[in-house]
Amino acid sequence: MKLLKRAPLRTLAALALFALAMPQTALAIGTEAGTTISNTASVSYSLGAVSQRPVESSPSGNSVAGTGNGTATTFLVDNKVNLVTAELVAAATQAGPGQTNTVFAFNVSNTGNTVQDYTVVASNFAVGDTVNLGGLLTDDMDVTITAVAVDTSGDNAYGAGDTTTAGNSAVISNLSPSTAGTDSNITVFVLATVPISAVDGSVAVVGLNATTFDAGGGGITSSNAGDVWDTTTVQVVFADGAGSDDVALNGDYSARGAYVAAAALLTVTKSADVISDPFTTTGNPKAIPGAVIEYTVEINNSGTAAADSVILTDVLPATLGAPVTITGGTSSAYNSTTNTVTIDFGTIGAGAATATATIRAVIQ
Ligand SMILES: [Ca+2]
Ligand SMILES: [Ca+2]
Ligand SMILES: [Ca+2]
Repeated sequence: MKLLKRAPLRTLAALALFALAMPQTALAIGTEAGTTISNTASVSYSLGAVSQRPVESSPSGNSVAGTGNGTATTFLVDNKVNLVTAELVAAATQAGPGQTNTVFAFNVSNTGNTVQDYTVVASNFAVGDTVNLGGLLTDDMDVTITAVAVDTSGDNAYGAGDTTTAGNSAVISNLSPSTAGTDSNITVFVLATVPISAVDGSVAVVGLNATTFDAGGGGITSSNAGDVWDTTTVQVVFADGAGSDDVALNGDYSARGAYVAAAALLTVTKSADVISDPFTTTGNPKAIPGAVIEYTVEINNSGTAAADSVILTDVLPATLGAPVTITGGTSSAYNSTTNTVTIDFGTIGAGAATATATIRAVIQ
């Protein structure tokens, strides 16, 4: 009777804590689908004090006594379909306006118990849709999705060794669960072009949905939820959760990502001042013929990206002569045929950097 004594409460509490602390993967993967579970029971008994031969079990009932006369009761482990799609890194991809092949990386994990194929479809979300990537981002531009690539090189970086499919979908082939001893997850890259009209900070929300297919190029995996259990067939049970844009228990899992435009934001300000006129000798010169005018052009970059190859072009009107002086920039030139001043500023850095030039000319 002592053995049947109830376990102390603190022991039960400890067991409960242990159960909670079990890693999720241990619960998620489990025995591989198709595994045969086979077992025979054996009954021993006596007549009076004389021990008799045991009777082993069989599925249909065995009454032939003796070891080896039973038949095992067997069944196949069914297919628990489970997957997770997530951002590889929970941060938006920064890209300049007009940039092509801009990559947002997702990760698709097979958390079920059998090898599966997956079809992944990338989508461009509408203005106003949101994603939380370390902070809420709201869509206000559309990117053009040009290709989806599977990281067949296995380095979690997009490159020539990966399998790139033009368009907005791709196939992941034969992704094993961890029980099979190989990869249980793979990275998928969405490649997109950011519109040239994007302004600094513009957000494009994109998504990736993975749908479970039968391994080896088979059809879409369908659930056997409504079917009677068949011990000789591997049947399918959907165990997946609800991702960003799919419901639970449907064999799909989706996640959202985002591109954020990192652009230069140039403000160009041009002012004019009269430096001198031929008749005013006591200050306050005026813009009369023969007066020297000075234009000041200020270029301010308040964007988050540096502006490269910045060139100021100023066609001086015929009412102004050739420039008297030009300042600013790394180099400048004057074309007398077109009366055009060009000033090369090279790069103007991000974050409120300012470059200034001046051009002096005489009013004709
Ligand atoms: Ca959009
Ligand atoms: Ca790669
Ligand atoms: Ca789902």
